[in-house]
Amino acid sequence: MPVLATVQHKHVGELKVRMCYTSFLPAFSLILVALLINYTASSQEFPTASTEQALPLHTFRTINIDGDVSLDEAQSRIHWNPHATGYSSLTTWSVTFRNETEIFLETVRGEAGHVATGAWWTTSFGSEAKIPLYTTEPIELTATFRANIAAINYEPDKEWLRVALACAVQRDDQSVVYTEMDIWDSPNTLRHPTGNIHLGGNVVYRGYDVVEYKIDQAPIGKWENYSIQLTRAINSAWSIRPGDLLESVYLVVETIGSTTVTVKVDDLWITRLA
Ligand SMILES: [Ca+2]
Repeated sequence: MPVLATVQHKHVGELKVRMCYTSFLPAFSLILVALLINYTASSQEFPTASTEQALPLHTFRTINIDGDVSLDEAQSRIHWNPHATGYSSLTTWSVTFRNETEIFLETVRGEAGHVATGAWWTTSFGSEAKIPLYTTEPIELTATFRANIAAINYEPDKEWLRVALACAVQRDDQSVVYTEMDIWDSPNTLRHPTGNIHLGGNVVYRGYDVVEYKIDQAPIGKWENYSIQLTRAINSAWSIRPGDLLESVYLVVETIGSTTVTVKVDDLWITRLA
């Protein structure tokens, strides 16, 4: 027990020195000094040793597959689950996978919808299961990715155009809520009355199942890197509660009106601190 021995020698040595200078003190003071020195030595040495032994090993674990689009086009299409919702055949959209994911969208006036691609528990999460967000141990999920908004055009009016990283959480009543982190918004999007951007806040929109935060207004034609604390964003939007399950994390382009958009994405990795 080398540490303990050092503590004891230090204790005796300090006590002798203190006794030389404090010989005039009443006996009860000497006892007090001895107790204090003993307490100091104990509190300095013992917790140090036990803290080193008790430190938990934090490791980051990646929970999704093919975030770097390194698989072939057909495999990446399975893992990235590209799809569109809301558009008619008048709208053109595509998502391609050639070492990076590229979303193309050309919409017409009067149409509203979105194109999404990313990680779903069905094909992209390594566990092939939804991720519990409320556990006895603290859970921290981070999404990192890089994106390049190569082109983005819209007809200014009552347009609604945004590019975001979004995630879906299933609650214990089977309802699904969405938390979105916008990296680009058209001007009308930022004027939504449920948001607080005009007050200097970071909420773009707050609807019945969506909370949307502003995290960037990305430059056009330039790769930008992002790192998002997913669990913190979800908790801020919805207050994580027992039964909450993460079911997807994806890039989305949402539109109302006439738009043309090209967005490239790569290195979408979702990591879990456990
Ligand atoms: Ca890549």
